[in-house]
Amino acid sequence: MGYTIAQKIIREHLVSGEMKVGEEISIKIDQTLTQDATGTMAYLEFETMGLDRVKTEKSVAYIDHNTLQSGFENADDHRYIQSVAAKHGIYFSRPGNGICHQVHLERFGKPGKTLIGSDSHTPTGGGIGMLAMGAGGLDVAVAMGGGAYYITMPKMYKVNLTGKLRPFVSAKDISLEILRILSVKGGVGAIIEWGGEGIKNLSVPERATITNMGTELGATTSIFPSDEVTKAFLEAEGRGEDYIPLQSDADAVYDRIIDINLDELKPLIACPHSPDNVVTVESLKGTKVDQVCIGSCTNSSLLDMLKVAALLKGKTIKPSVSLSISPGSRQVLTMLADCGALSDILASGARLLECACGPCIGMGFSPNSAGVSLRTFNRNFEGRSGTADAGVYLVSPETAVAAALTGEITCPTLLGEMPKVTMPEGFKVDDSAVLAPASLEIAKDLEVLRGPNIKPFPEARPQADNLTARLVLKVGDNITTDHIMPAGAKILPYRSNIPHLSQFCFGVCDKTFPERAKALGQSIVVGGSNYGQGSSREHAALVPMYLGVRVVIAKSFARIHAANLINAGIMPLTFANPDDYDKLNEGDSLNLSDVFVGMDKGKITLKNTDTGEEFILDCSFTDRQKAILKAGGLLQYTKEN
Ligand code: MIC
Ligand code: SF4
Repeated sequence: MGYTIAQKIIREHLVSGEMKVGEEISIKIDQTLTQDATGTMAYLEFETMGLDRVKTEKSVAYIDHNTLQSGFENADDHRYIQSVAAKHGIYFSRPGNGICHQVHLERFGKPGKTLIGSDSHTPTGGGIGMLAMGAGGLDVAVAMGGGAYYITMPKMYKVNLTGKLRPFVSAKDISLEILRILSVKGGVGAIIEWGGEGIKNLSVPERATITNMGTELGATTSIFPSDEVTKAFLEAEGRGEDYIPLQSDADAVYDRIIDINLDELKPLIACPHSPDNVVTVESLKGTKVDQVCIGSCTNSSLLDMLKVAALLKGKTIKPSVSLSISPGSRQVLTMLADCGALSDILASGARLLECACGPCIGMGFSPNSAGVSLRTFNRNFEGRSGTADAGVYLVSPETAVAAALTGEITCPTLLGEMPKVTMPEGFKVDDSAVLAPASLEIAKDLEVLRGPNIKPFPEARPQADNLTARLVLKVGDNITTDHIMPAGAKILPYRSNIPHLSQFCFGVCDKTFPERAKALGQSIVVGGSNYGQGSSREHAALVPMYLGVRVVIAKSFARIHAANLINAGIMPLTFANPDDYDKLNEGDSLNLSDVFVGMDKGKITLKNTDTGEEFILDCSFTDRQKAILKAGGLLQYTKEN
């Protein structure tokens, strides 16, 4: 039996376990990346391991999320990350150099290598044939220290593309189509390989749009073959030597095969508040639009920006619309400026933002009250834009421009003829904003610069064999980490200050949660299916842990969040019978008994001590995970081992 692309990379990196679906495996990690919103915590964790240098082939620290400096906090964190990177052998991408995933694709990604990043959109690297996965900061810290990365061996899905995209239909529409087909939980436990003759017309940045948004499917990662297109991209980046060909074997076996005919694809749009709420753009035509944002790690490549510039050229956006453009990297911005396309964008009335995440994470540019915002981004979760009652829609750059020009949702095919956009043969390479780490000799004496906003890491409690606690909060299906630990310009600066962050925990669901949880001392949260989808932020586990949450019981969990909960010493358990979800209520007093024996058996008994009713909860912890939970989290476990 042949191998899929992902299986080949896993096979080459396997450290422990058997490559059988559902089994725990661990793999060697070649590269890591961090961004600043999760990075400060990841490097604090790395420091506690007491190692001098990272042990990876390449580790890069990016500053791209917390770039609004409305107080000392973000600037202090940037300085901390810069100094810790120099000391420990990590490359540092300066603020303004671009969004981690875009820059990593341009400058560092290599086909056939493994990459984990403390950001859920790390699978962007799959566009270049890497096995790239999002992870919690602590897992990234362990990988930097040379430790293996543990995952459950995923199923393999294949998406076959046939035909060719028509004008005004682009890679983003392919992402939205697969979300329409599979939903935000459809990729859980799977790696999605893209293939078929339709991929030969997709450039690396277009492939990266697709692997980027595979995160919204809940997939472990997504991957394209490394082929002539990949080779041409690497050569254009002056990195031809990084190319290796990589494809699946003809007799590779997939758990599911999905076909998409590109000839038939139409411009699509995801409606509030979920990326899988997908309809055709046509069906919403005429909806008034207040704001349009073009950028983010999904759609900020040079190709995207050149298309946008060509469509805006000589035209003026509607006065009722505010349009922002954030190029994905300094390379993209410089090349736009050099060829004059930037002037076309500015002349249309657009506002140019920094090469950073910006509005995608609510770091500025929040929409007006009840505003309708069309964004080329990947997430439209409630409240994420920074305006609680805004309605965010996800679209392609083409559809975004059509809305900016007409002031309403408009099918881009109505814009006339699609201007021909050609990519330059070579990219302008300038790595001067990536600072190499100090040599070992110099690093010894370097001081790590810490600001007053960095507060000590909260200590997790070891899981007990018997636990009685109240059900503090019950939430529904598809709860995102943006619900659990909101981001945005006002909260993000406190990512290294868990006590301060804790005031905002579950703010989108119930503003009284932090106070109630704290008063209880220890508590249990109940959720529906796909609990913890979305971002990789370990803060969505660390903050509940700080507030005393000991156990989360849900119908099912998203992969990275379940790992983050265990790393934080919180036990994720699932209902053996999903209908039992309906029988639990906020305020119930719940008892978990014989937890340690239950962990071994995979079944733990939960008793409602008010009513006497009993429920069976499932778990499938590996020996390592049991040990982590008993130790009180991964940090403690790592120290002890
Ligand atoms: C996101 O898109 O939600 C983020 C912000 O990039 C997160 C990371 C974070 O919360 O810092 C992610 O995707 O992991
Ligand atoms: Fe940044 Fe948005 Fe991409 Fe997250 S999804 S890395 S916030 S651009």
